[in-house]
Amino acid sequence: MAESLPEKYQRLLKRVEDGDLRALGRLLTYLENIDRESAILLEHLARRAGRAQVIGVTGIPGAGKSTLIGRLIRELRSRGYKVAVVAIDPSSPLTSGALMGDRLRMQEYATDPGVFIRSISTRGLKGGLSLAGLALVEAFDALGFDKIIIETVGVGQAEVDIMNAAHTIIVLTMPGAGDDIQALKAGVMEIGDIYVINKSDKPEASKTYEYITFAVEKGDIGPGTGWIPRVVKASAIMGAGIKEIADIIDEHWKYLRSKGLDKEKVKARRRLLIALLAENLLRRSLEKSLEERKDELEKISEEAEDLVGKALWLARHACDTIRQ
Ligand SMILES: Nc1nc2c(ncn2[C@@H]2O[C@H](COP(=O)(O)OP(=O)(O)O)[C@@H](O)[C@H]2O)c(=O)[nH]1
Ligand SMILES: [Mg+2]
Repeated sequence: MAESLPEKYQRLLKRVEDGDLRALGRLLTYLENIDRESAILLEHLARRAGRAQVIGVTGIPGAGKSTLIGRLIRELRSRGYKVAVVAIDPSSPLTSGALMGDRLRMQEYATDPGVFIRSISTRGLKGGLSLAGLALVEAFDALGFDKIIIETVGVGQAEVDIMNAAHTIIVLTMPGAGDDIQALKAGVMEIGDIYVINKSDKPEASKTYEYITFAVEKGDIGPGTGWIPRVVKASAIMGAGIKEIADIIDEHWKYLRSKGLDKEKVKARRRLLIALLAENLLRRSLEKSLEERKDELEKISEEAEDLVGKALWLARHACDTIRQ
């Protein structure tokens, strides 16, 4: 039994569909801080989603992810695709530069409704990073973006969760950084569909290229879906290798679709979305109950007796709140 979409969201959605980018920004903010009400908006959007290719770009900080994505946006755009980017920043002061970079790049596309870039960070998200990231993917997909690129360093549970929603994983490495298989064992680095040796304008690039190619041939790294990972030399800064990467992105998408693996991925991402949403709604109800019952809890919390009974009583109250 689907709930109907509250009128304020209907109005907002109409503006988004008319190409109002500020309205789109507002809609995404509702989803990032998801609650009981905006979850209905998410459901509404998710029902229209399931067509986009989600592309995860991962690699250590400084590998050149943002620079490469900037180039890829232009290339994919020239092929007629609408492109959205979700950049996940691990909330460190070091990454504020990257955030600023995103804003600058955004200006380049400020008037192009076919490109939208959104940064989210661990800080200040009521619903948590995984849920926010997955909600953004559903939203961009529903709104007709063909390619959704996720930028993340790919370590930590939330980032791995979000990368697991990607159809195509691009692992970015640079000369000197990937000459040790251990370097590729962090997070999602070992399950790449495409390995890019970025900064190939540097002399040591061939060695890294050979190293990664060898690891792929031996089967040490790769997605394990029957797709043999591709290894590409690129220089994001010079714009070299970008067309080849875009070609492989298209090729991988065709491959996934021919095997029905694109739909499998959407199913898996929805399963995770539902679980995270349930957890989130329950936690919110619990917080509400705690607040409402603050006085009672104050009185009883000194006694350690029947802790479990009291916790269950609170949990039951939270469940009742959710049902309302
Ligand atoms: N030499 C060289 N430098 C690059 C290349 N791509 C990116 N960089 C530089 O590497 C630094 C980190 O790039 P950035 O895209 O922010 O990396 P991210 O942290 O992975 O997003 C910046 O100073 C870029 O200008 C490249 O192909 N060659
Ligand atoms: Mg970056």
